[in-house]
Amino acid sequence: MEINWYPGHMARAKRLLSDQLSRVDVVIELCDARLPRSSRNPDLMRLTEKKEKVLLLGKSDLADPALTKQWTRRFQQEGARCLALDMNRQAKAALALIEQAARETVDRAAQRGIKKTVRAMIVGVPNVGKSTLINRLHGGAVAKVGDMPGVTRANQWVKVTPYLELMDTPGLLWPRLDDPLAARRLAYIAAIRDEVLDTAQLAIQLLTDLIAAAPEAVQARFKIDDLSLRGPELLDAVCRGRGFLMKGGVCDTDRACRIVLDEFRAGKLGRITLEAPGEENGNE
Ligand SMILES: Nc1nc2c(ncn2[C@@H]2O[C@H](COP(=O)(O)OP(=O)(O)O)[C@@H](O)[C@H]2O)c(=O)[nH]1
Ligand SMILES: [Mg+2]
Repeated sequence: MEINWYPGHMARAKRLLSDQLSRVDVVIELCDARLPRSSRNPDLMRLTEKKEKVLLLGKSDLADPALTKQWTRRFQQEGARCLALDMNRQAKAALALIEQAARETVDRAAQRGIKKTVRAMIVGVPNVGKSTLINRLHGGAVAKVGDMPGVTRANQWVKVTPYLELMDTPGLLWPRLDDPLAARRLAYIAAIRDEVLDTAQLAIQLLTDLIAAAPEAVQARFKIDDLSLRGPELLDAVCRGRGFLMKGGVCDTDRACRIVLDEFRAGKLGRITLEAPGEENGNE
């Protein structure tokens, strides 16, 4: 499993991905609609220069619909074939875009009298929904789905339509650890494992970012009355608000941390997107 992204892991992931990419006609890049900038990886652009591409913004059911519209428009203006979707309900909508991306390859082969089967693969950072997309396109369970990043098997091809085959192992893209803001946001959506981070610090930062992005939702969900609080006091406020108190009225901050992260990830605060196109450095 690619977990900590030590240099060795990173080099192995890069080699594996270039090898996988060399065997496909179409690359389906999947990012998270709540983080359309940070959950992409600029390295992919370089690795896929000569490929036909599709860009999908997954988990759109968890993202702010207005911002999702802005992001898809922005990517389309940049020339991307782009679509935002809730993978559990709308995955098949991606087929039309994949077909578009493959058309030229298919037509060129047809001119030479060949009926071409297009091969595609899905790439993305951990936890964006790659396995879910494979399973939904295929119509049955193929790829392992779970919250843990990584899991690689021998490559096989899954027939999705009579002319389209999908690599059954998604391409694992390394998260952007060079950019601290992006890395932090990737941790919010569990694209980087909690174990390698200071959970309390992460929960405090998430709360702070959520107060900026959706103050009413934070107030309603975590029962924090004073939104000017910062640092560890935010966690104490969650403990008091939600009644996470131990013997003697001591705050159970571990529980508050878990709840803050889990409930944001599950969309319990409503549909929140943490970055907008245009603000290049996010909301800091
Ligand atoms: N709400 C929501 N959850 C999704 C969506 N796509 C995937 N998930 C969930 O996200 C988690 C990670 O998905 P998975 O396919 O394993 O991601 P992978 O690591 O990229 O292969 C799982 O719990 C999925 O059920 C989506 O569009 N909306
Ligand atoms: Mg997976």
